[in-house]
Amino acid sequence: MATFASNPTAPEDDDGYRLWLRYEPVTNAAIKVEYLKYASFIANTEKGEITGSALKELQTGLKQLIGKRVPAITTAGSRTGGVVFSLKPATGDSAAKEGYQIQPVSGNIVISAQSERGILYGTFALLRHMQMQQPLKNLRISSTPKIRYRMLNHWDNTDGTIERGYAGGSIWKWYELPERVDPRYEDYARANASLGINGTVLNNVNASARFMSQEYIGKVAAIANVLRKYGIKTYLSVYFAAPKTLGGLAGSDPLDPNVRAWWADKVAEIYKTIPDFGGFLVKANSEGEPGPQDYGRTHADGANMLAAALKPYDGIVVWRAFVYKADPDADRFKAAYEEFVPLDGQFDPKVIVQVKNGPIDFQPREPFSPLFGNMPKTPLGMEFQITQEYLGFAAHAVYEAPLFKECLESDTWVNGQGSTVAKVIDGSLHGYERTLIAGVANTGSDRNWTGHPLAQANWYAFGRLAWDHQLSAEQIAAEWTQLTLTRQIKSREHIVKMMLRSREIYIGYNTPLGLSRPWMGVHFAPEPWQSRGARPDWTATYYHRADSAGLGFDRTTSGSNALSQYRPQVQAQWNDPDKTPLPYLLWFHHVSWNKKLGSGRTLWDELCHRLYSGADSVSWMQQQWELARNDLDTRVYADVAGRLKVQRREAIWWRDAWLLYLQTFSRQPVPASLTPPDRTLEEVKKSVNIYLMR
Ligand code: GCV
Repeated sequence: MATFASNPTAPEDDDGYRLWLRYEPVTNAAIKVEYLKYASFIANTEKGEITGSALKELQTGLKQLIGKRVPAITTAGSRTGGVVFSLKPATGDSAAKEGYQIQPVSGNIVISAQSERGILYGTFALLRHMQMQQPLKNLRISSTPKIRYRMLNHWDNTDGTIERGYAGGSIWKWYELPERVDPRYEDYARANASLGINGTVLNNVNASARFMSQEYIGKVAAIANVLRKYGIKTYLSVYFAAPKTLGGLAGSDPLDPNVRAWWADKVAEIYKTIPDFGGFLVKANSEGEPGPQDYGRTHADGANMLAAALKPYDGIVVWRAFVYKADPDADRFKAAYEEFVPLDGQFDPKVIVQVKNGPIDFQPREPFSPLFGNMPKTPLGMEFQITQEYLGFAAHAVYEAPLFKECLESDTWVNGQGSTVAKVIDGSLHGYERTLIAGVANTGSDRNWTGHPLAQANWYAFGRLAWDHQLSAEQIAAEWTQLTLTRQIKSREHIVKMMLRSREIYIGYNTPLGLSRPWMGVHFAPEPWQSRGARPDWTATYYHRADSAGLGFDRTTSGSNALSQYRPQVQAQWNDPDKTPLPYLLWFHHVSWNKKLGSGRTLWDELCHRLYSGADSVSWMQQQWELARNDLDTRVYADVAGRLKVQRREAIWWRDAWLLYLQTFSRQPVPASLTPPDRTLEEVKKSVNIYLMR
């Protein structure tokens, strides 16, 4: 299929390709009559590529929504009954320039903005409104993004695989670029633009130097040519040692003039081919990747060297703070703070430091990273993971907006109460000029883009929150469900209810009470017993610290004291085991098995109850899905129903693995109200080993 605009799939046989841009015919007769009143023309005075995309999208959308091909004209003049694009002189800051207003004016619907991008975003907003069959009368939308750089990060490799990708291979076909440009790139751009995403890093942060070669720059340019039409800038992850491995220099020391000249030339070469190139994303001195520390230099030295090379251009450097050393006595929780906070104030203004939401690694629930708020002189960007590395791959339904919101709304207290993480990254707390939010993409070559049909909602939610972090998880779920799955209210309610509870259910059977599981291996199967690895913090036992006395990682003053990296008010929430909210308990405390918790149960009993209730609740999710069945496309229904069965089976697997393993320490029976697992620990281990076998 070329594009979903030119060849839409039939509604009764939806393969998920069209995502939330289905433009199903309007069924409300009165609404359709109203829409037709504004369908005499689309006036677009601009000749730009981006407004051209907006025009094309609106024509496609209206054709499908109301069955009319609406002609394009250049100026409305005194005509009424159409949609008018109105580009105004730019006055505001970069984010304001991307905002838009939509309102009825003198018999037309006017989309006004200060940039072509604004017109495009306004057009998608209007189409969203119409897909939801909302009236146009009294329509007044005014919206401005709160964050300037809203990006996807792809962890896609040159060989077509995706690190932590669960929806097929990469959509980027390096072997056939630049000559053949897959039409799918345009649909990818449309989907992102519909959410306001304005940047994409095409390749894995564990980067190949190949992307800096002339050959690959040409391939990247071919993709950039498509994305540009939708207001999306193209970025690349860089391999820090490229001057040596690709350029043949003796080393890649960021203070070496030859190395600096190599990067300056390389950047000039890139901009010659891709004039609006976005810049670089860098993973350095992390998990074996090269970096400035290989030459005794700091992260700031490395980032500033690239910033200097980018100086003549608009591009930026996004430098990741995901670092941790192989120190058996250290707490990985503290590593990023320890390395980065002392560098505050030393970064070039073109650098943004990109921080994962939590201090460890995209766990189902983490406390917010203590870096947020603690680098007031350095713009800090947010890195969320949309792909479900620790959230059940493409088999488990986990709606991530509550996870994103939980982090964004956390209070750092750095400038008193209300200093939320959201205010750090949107720049309002420390006045950053450059603000950024990035999501590690969950897209792949699967026909429906994300493998699990419900995982599309995570891409959608990331994009919507990147634009406006004040939207609620519920509002976004309701919107997505209506656009993507069904307009029927009752069924929508069942699905939204299920989505909103899905993360807590997953945590229940996967990492209850603040357990985490960033151990090595496939990140798929339960392996809480894994105690040997290349380094201590690549084992499971390092994190949960189960022993005969209890469970959990003591991060108070009697332990690693990681809590000291937070403000006193935050410490006060978490430093007393009797007051720590149960979802965070084992993140900060080693708790004895028989300790009575706030719930009235002992730790052991509470753990068992949560593991069981999590696994059992997957059946509740299945019921909700079943209740919506009649209003769902048959293919999508069956796909999700099948995946929910897998989820149910694997939820019990996780439950049994944790329970039987931890029981060897607690030495206590499963509470009488619960039916004990019908297998032994050895049997569970065997079933896991199958996934580790070659
Ligand atoms: C891209 C985790 C993942 C890695 C990933 C890394 C990172 O460790 O398991 O696959 O590498 O995070 O974010 O750099």
